[in-house]
Amino acid sequence: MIDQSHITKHNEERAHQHELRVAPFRDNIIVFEKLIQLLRDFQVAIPSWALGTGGTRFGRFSGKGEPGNLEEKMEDVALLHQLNRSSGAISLHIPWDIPEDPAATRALAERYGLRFDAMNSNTFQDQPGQEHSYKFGSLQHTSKAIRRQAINHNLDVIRQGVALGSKSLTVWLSDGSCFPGQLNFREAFQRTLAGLQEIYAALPPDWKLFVEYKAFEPNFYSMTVGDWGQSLLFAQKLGPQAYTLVDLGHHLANANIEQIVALLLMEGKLGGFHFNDSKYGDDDLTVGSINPYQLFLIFNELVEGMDERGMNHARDLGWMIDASHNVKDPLEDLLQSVEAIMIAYAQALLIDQVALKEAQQSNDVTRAQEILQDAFRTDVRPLVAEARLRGGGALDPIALFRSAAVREGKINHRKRGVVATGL
Ligand SMILES: [Mn+2]
Repeated sequence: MIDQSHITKHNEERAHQHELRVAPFRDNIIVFEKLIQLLRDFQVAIPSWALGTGGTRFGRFSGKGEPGNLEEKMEDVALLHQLNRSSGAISLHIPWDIPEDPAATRALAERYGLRFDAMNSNTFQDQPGQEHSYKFGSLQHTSKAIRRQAINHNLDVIRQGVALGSKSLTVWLSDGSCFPGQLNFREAFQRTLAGLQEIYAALPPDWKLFVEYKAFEPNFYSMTVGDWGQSLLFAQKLGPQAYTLVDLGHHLANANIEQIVALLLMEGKLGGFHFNDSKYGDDDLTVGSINPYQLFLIFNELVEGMDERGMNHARDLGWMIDASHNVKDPLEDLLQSVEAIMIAYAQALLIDQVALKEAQQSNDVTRAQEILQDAFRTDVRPLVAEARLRGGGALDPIALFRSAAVREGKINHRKRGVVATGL
């Protein structure tokens, strides 16, 4: 962790410049204070697998000072949260991060001011010592024994989550087929549904089940939960505790994700988000690095749709990053991702929704675009920085991460040659 006096000094050096930049937003102090509070409340969960340097199927170039166990991963998330005050949750992946002593893990999280967001199960890889293989799928599998193994794994993940105080389970299945004729689509769906029903029945009453979809990869002909329609179908058949989870990188090129979000929200079936960015497929690039306008348009639908339903922006959906980066320091990358999310959220909050509705009513297309782009082209970084400052975070997290030589410190005190578990 960084000594708090470092952060204070860092902020003092930048205080004057920051005040000049944030001053114009203070014109309407009531609106300003409301915006700052919404930004302060908004927390984005960090996935435990994003703290090491990710790889591709061609290779992996591990960084130095990677976390070697769950405790070190939590230490990294705590550091992010200390810098930006918006990363107060961690999302665990089982079996990459099995807590050996859940009570101790939970106590450590409390000390760091972190909570456990959604638990993630894994039936897309075979683990050492595992009885049956998932080569031909898990919940969709033609073998009852393999389906049983996959269901039991999910039940186990729920139990582990309960011990940590988590409130949701994300199920992403790699199930599908690579070649025409390999799979009976209807039967694969029905077997998957039966498995999900058993998992759903084991949920504690205050838990949510997120059904995550993905258009392709690792299967390249069909995916059994391949798009939002299929996910919604599962969620509707499962019941009120089941929701669709949208991962921004899991669509076919040019999909209108903002429209998907709007309709899922309308149906009360949007459960949560996996943020990342992409150019070609499931690239898992830094949020906002390729298409920040799309992110803003998605947040427009989120804010408008949540307000329409009287939802709490911070609490009523699950917000999480899902990324895996090859060439950046993972902590710098995550700081950039969280910042991009906060910026898109802040810009969406600035949209004049009344004027936009009027423009839509009167088919004033030009005006509608002007209203959206007025908000998008506003530099809201001072607002996001002010929210961080009020929470005790750093005005410029990446600058402080570098000047305090955080990574160098981790390289010195962590075991050499460690490769963090993850993708
Ligand atoms: Mn995901």
